[in-house]
This record gives sequence, structure tokens and C-alpha cells, in this order.
Amino acid sequence: MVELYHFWSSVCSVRCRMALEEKGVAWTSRYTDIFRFEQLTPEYLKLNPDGVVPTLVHNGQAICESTVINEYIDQAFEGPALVPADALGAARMREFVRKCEGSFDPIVKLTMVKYILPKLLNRWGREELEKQVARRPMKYYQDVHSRGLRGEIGEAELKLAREEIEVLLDRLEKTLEDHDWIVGDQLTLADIAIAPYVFRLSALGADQFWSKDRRPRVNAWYGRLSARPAFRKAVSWPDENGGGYEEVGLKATLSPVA
Ligand SMILES: N[C@@H](CCC(=O)N[C@@H](CS)C(=O)NCC(=O)O)C(=O)O
Repeated sequence: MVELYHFWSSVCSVRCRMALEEKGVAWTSRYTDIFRFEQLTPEYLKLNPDGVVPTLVHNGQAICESTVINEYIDQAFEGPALVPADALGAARMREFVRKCEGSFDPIVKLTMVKYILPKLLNRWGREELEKQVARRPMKYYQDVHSRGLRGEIGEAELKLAREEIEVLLDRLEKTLEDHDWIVGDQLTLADIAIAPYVFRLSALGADQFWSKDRRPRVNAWYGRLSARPAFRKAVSWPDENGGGYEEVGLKATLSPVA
């Protein structure tokens, strides 16, 4: 049995949903509402001691870390290969995945200020959120949530976050010079690693970053990506009320921008 503990809009959850769909793996959803702190229950912390989503459970074994989960999915199940067969291609893929892991923080900060905190404050109020900060096992999330609540993630930090994202998108533009996908002519885990970031940026209204003029190859790549049923399914997972991005005041575009 394959179970995925995940949350609708979590970028790391999108990554694993997309890999499962690309491989054609049948999986059972264990929806974990991180806006109701379900990632911090004692039961969940036994599976994922960091208190984050996603977690994959296969035949009773829990696997954490979205990019590790995706390598596992590729190896453990039948279906199209998502890791290049040759050593150099696999190394190129992992270089890019590592780069994406290193760019997680700016995506979190941009999202925290524009979407996560307003939604959480509206639902829970400041006092309750301050209590929940201390329950988080990861110092990183304690820091980013508490500074967010104190209004300390300011314009200078967000500007830096946008600049870091631009560096990642420049890397993507360069990588796509000679082929349709990041490592050659087939979609790999490298494309899947960055796909949810690009979708999130579009939800945050930052799709001008890959307009045809600014980054034409990223623009065309996003068009190819958006056409894939696995991607569309992965990003369109509804929230707990059956809603989605528009309901939380964001608009995510699937098609390339002109
Ligand atoms: N490195 C981890 C990061 C997972 C992570 O940070 N997930 C976020 C959602 S994208 C989360 O669970 N946040 C919980 C929180 O904010 O307390 C992975 O790739 O799986």
C-alpha cells in the first residue's frame, strides 16, 4: 500500500504527487492539514519527526524529504524512468534538484507573507499562532513563523528572496538552452523538483519572471509542463473545503504567459 501524507498547496507535496502521477502509481491520500497543525500531532511526528509534509508510507515504512521520496518512487515502482540512466545525466539531475532544495527558503518567505500568515491569522488569531510556533520541531519554522508574526519579514528580506528566485530561474533558462527538459529530452525529477515553485510563483502573481521576453525558454518549458496531466492533477488538489487558490485570494496560471 502506498500512502502520501500531504497538504493541498504545499510545494513539497506537489512534488511527490506529480512524481506518483507521472509513474502511474495508485496511492492513498492521507490529507494532513498543516493550517490546522495536523503535522504536529504525536502520531504524525512518529512518521516525520520534523513535523512537515509530505511523508510517503510504503508497506508500513515511512520515507521523508520530498526529493528523497521522489527518488524512492522512481526506483520502487514500474513506469517511465524519472532519473536518467546514464551517470552524467543522473548527476546533472541531482545538481539541479540540490539547487532547488537550496532555494526553498525564498519561496517559503514570499508565500508566508502574502498567503500563509494572513490566512492563519484570520483563522486562529495571533495568540494561538504564537503558541503553535513553539510546538514546531524545526528551528527554521519556529524562526520563520515567529518573525512573520512579528512583521519582521520585511521588504528588504523579500527583495532578497525574489533575487534568489531570479538566480534559480536564470539557471533554469540556461539549462534549457539545448533541450526541452532540464536534463535532455525527457522529463526527470529535476523538472519535478522546480515545477511546484514555478506554479507557486504564478499564484503569487510573479509570472512576469518568465514572460516570453524575459525568459523565453522557461516560458516554453512551463507551457510543456502545464500540458502534462500529472502536473495539472498535482497542482489542482483541492483544499479541505473543496476550494483552491482563488478561494485564498491567489490566482495560479497553468498556461504560459505571453
Ligand atoms: N525538506 C522538506 C521540507 C518540507 C516542508 O517544509 N514542508 C512544509 C510545506 S511545503 C511544511 O510542512 N510546513 C509546516 C509548517 O509550516 O509548520 C521536504 O522537502 O520534504
